[in-house]
Order: sequence, then structure tokens, then C-alpha cells
Amino acid sequence: MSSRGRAAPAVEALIFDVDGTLAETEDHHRQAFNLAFSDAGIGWSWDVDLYRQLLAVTGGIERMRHYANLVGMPATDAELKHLHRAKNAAYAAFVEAGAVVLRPGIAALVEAARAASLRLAIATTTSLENVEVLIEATFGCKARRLFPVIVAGGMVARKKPAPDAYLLACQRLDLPPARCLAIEDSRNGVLAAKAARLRVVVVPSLYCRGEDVTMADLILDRSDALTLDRLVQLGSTGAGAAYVHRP
Ligand code: XBP
Ligand code: MG
Repeated sequence: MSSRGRAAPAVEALIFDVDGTLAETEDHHRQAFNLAFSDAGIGWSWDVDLYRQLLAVTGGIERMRHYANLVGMPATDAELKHLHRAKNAAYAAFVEAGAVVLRPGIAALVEAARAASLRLAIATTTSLENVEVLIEATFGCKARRLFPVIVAGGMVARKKPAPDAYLLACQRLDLPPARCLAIEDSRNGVLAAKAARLRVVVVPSLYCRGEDVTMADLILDRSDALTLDRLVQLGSTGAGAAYVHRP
């Protein structure tokens, strides 16, 4: 690892993104959108390549609004809300059926962070209900037991890549951003964390491979390389110490 700049303040909290970071959820979201579209009798179907492009728009409602305008079928807020409720119900059914597992190394990292008395939080653009169902199904406990601070999409004015979710998470942790470390999988997430002046480590998820995430402080190519030792080491080297892990 190369290091430049002054020593940074020690990391006191880890702030996790959800989709693509805790688990590879994005294809389940895609399938849930498609189920909602077909149940509503709308002739939309999002394949993997199209969904990869649509992910540039964060938030399910915003993503559908963008697509509706793109195909010349503008939808009302009420229609979008209805579709989004149906989509989230379908997503919850997938998760409750056990379709989603944590990315390798995530459970161990959370356990190690708790053992080291680091604070844990979530900053996501997804809906709160999706966060809760995912954590209960994968960690087997209530979301707030593990992550006392949760900032979800509906709680901020602007979703990622805006800094709002990270700023609110830091505020609720009562910690300055310089003492928090963000863990992300996407360019929009990295941009959000950097705009909030956090250090950020990124492990690109399946849908985000190939995105430019070079503004991150650390880029890892595998989630099981996300060890607490490595993150704490990043805390002592300061922002701008980006390197790519190659096992
Ligand atoms: C990623 C997203 C989300 C999901 C859909 O969120 O962009 O919009 O694709 O979630 P994260 P909703 O910040 O956790 O990576 O339909 O609930 O908005
Ligand atoms: Mg993500």
C-alpha cells in the first residue's frame, strides 16, 4: 500500500451501503421490478444490460420515472408509488424465501467491528423496509440491533451521489465524517461518501464492475478482503491512499 498526506483520525464508525455492498441484491430488485410491471399489465421488462444503465438513477421510484419518460409513457406520482409498493413486496418475498445471501466476508467484518467496539451504521438509497427485511433474513436479527443508525432513501432530500445520506448518518452517530469510513460498491456511492468527506473503501458489485471508482481511498476486488485490519490501516494512512487489492 502506498500512502500520501498526513495521518488521518482513527476510524470510530463503519457506515455500510446496502445494495451491492452487504449482498448482491440488485438482480433481485430487477426481477421484482419486472414482476410489478407484469402484474400491473405494463409492457416493460428490464433486462440485465438495460438495468445496468438504469442503475445510474438511484432510487426505485426515480428509476421508474426516468424510464417512463425515456419511453414516452410518463407516469403520475400515484402510479409510480403503487408500482414501487408492489416491487418492494416482490423483493421482500425473494429475500424472505432465502434468495439473498451476504457477500463473503461481510458477516465476519461486522462481527469483528462489534468486537472492536466500532460504531455501525447504514447509508443507503433503498427503502427502509428493504433494509429491514434483508438484515433480518441474512443476519437473523432486527436491523437496528446491529446498525443503530440507519439512513434510508426516504429520509433525505437527495439520494446518492449527493452526500445527504452520509451526512445524516454522521450527524446521527454524532461523529465528524473524518472519523467514519464508508463501505460501498458503486460509483454513485463512492461519490456520495467523498462529497460528504468520508474515507471510502469500494468493492465493486456485479452490476458496478467497470465503473470509475478511482476517487475511492481503497479499491478491493473481493469482499472477503474487507478485513478490519485493512480498514483500520486505511484509517491510519489518510485519504488518497487508493490501491487495488490483488490476492
Ligand atoms: C441502490 C439503489 C436502490 C435499489 C432499489 O441502493 O439504487 O434504488 O436499486 O431500491 P444502495 P428502492 O444505496 O443501497 O446501493 O426500489 O427501494 O429504491
Ligand atoms: Mg450500493
